[in-house]
Amino acid sequence: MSEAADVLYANARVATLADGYGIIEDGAVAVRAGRIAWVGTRAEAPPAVSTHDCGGLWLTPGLVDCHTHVVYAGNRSDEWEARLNGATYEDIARAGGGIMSTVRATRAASEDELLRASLPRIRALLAEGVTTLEIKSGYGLDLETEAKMLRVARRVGELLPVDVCTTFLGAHALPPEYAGRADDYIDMLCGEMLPALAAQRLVDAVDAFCERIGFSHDQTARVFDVARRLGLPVKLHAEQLSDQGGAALVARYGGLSADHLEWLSEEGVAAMARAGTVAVLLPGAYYFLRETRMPPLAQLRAAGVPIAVATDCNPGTSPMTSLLLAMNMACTLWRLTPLEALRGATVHAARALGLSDVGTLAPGQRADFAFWDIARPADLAYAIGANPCRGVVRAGVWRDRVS
Ligand code: DI6
Ligand code: FE
Repeated sequence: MSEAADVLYANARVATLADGYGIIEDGAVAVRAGRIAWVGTRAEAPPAVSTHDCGGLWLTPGLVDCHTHVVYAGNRSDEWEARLNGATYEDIARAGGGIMSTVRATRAASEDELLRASLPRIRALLAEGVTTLEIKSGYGLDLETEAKMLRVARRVGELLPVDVCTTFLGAHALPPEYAGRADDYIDMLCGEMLPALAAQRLVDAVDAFCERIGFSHDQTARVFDVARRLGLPVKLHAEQLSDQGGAALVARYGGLSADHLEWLSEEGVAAMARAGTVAVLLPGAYYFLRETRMPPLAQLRAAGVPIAVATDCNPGTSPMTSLLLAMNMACTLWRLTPLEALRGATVHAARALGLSDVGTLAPGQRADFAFWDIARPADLAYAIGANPCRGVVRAGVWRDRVS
């Protein structure tokens, strides 16, 4: 290193996650101009303008939540309570509930109200060391409201110390105005909505819900064709409730990720491995829906598919604002190892967003890291309901725990 670093974070126990946990006892990280300049043992540390004593805390890459629907208005605990009192999902849907109740509330909210409703959830994620966050649209289902959701997502990244990646999920559900005319809705989405939102630079990636109760394989392919023409990467809610061949479809488009995957087939696994598509596992939805079919972990491992873990934070199937809890659930419910869970919320989650400069601690990476009061890295997935995060450095700037 030719010039002195800006800050040396010293006296830390470092898990770089560059290879396995990548543990460096008595470690230090040097930061210059918002990037990591150097990582190693304190004894070999380069000169720095100032030194921050980490007091022996553990230091990991900032966490990456790569699948959320965290921007929405309203609340669906009433439906959840009704279901626990015996109502069926169909009763609720017939009464205008389910996704449509969130669509109505999100359409009715002003942009400021939508932001205000979403911030507490996002603050909760950030308080646990999240420094990169994906946010999907998909509760607007018309141009105006999808744009409003994506603008709110962009504003979150300006207001809070977090990098936000936006995802357009217009093909999430069929809006009531298009009842019985799903192909017409997809025509409008492909011809008007997605091109307009892309022109406003509101879209970093494109997603769809490929499912019997969502959109078909062919309708999803039409959305992906437009994304490709616009130069936008794709990802997919695939094989959550049934096998629709969605993972192979998104892999064919060189997709960043296929998400959920409880019903993933062997052909799907092979297609993902060939394309380098990340498997994003969402144990919160599996838990909340009391699902029993597990994603095919052994096959994913054997094929070398990178595995990520995310919250899927949404009001219907995963009202969860804790990525650490998602990691715990992935281990307890599906037998991920604590190392897989941590790599799933850092390195592999970054890859699922197409980001190569976050998710590990290495020279040249963004200086995004979190400090933890833990005995060893496995504690991040082990503890339930604890928050051992003691602070975050994001883009080289220290912040205390967000609360
Ligand atoms: N899969 C899900 O589990 C959520 N969306 C999706 O595509 C459900 C979203 C909701 O119920 O609000
Ligand atoms: Fe989702």
